[in-house]
Amino acid sequence: MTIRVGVIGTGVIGTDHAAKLQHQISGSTVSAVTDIDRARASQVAADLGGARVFGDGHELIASDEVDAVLITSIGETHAEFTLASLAAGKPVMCEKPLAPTTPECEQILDAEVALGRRLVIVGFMRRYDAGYRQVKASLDSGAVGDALILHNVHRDTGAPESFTDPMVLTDSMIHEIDVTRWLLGEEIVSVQIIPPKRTRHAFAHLQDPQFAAFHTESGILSTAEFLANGTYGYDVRCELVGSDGTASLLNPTLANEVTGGVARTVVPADWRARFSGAYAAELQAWIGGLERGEIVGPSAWEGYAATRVTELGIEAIRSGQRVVIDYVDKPALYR
Ligand code: NAD
Ligand code: ISE
Repeated sequence: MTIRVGVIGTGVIGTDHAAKLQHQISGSTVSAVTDIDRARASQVAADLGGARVFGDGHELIASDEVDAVLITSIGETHAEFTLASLAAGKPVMCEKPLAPTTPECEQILDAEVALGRRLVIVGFMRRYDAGYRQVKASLDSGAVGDALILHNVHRDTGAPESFTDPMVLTDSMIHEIDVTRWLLGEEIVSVQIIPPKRTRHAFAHLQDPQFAAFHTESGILSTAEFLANGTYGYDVRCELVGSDGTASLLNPTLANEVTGGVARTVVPADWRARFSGAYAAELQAWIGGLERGEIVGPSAWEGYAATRVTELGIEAIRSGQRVVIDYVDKPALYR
């Protein structure tokens, strides 16, 4: 059985995911695409070898030619298309964030609970990265003892001028928030934002770098340093400090160059190169699950919980205070 996927939003990651679904993932084909930039959607459809181009996301979701929906449009559109997919009874993978605000996420939780079965997964792909999985395995096996501190670093090579302080949380640090929750297996209960000195490459309107401190239920401290205009190469790090040892990501190298008596390590240029394997693994897990009639991937609850932390993180930027985080009750569907 081949799962026919419809892709809403053919920007950078939509194009990347669509190519993987069409050429690399076993069991899927891309049958439909749409984007408010119709020319871009048509180009992607042609590159894929003839996917159908729809006028908007709702027409695509309703189509008989679409078995499952992939939402890779901008964050503000995610709730609308996720809710429409649930109303149509179709499985949907929504890129992060599930939605930028918790009222929207709660609407999605309510709709899925009313349906009585899970259909939504969220694109938290770091859970599929081999390095992060190894760090988690070190913790789960007991090798490093009790988790005490998680240090996270996330340096982008450049952001568009439209990037804002709230987006540092909703678009970028949301990965560290999800890693913290997933790796440690605990909810985050507080957030504090401690802005460092700005880089000379920062936009006038953006606090760059930004720094956050999260505490989990049992008191583990998770820190996140984020740099939007890093300029020197994509750099993601994670070190778990335990009572009996540490476990860290090794920054994957693309090549090791030796010239003139000097060895140079070539690092990934951006997230596409760094997490290519993780994107493929998350898409394969999703499609493989659908083939078996299962929904495999981070749930709408995981999407809600991460957005709750980003929302109160934005409040913490404004107040400069440590903000305590509360959540709605977790529905039985997600326990
Ligand atoms: P992008 O700007 O390159 O692409 C977004 C696309 O959505 C654009 O082509 C835009 O025209 C389209 N769009 C906007 N409104 C639409 C609508 N109503 N209907 C259909 N299309 C619409 O952005 P991107 O970098 O590809 O990011 C897209 C989403 O994926 C964001 O939510 C982002 O946070 C997420 N993302 C996730 C990762 C990851 O590592 N998991 C990486 C990059 C982006
Ligand atoms: C982007 O949207 C992503 O999700 C990338 O993984 C992240 O590194 C980047 O900061 C975001 O803007």
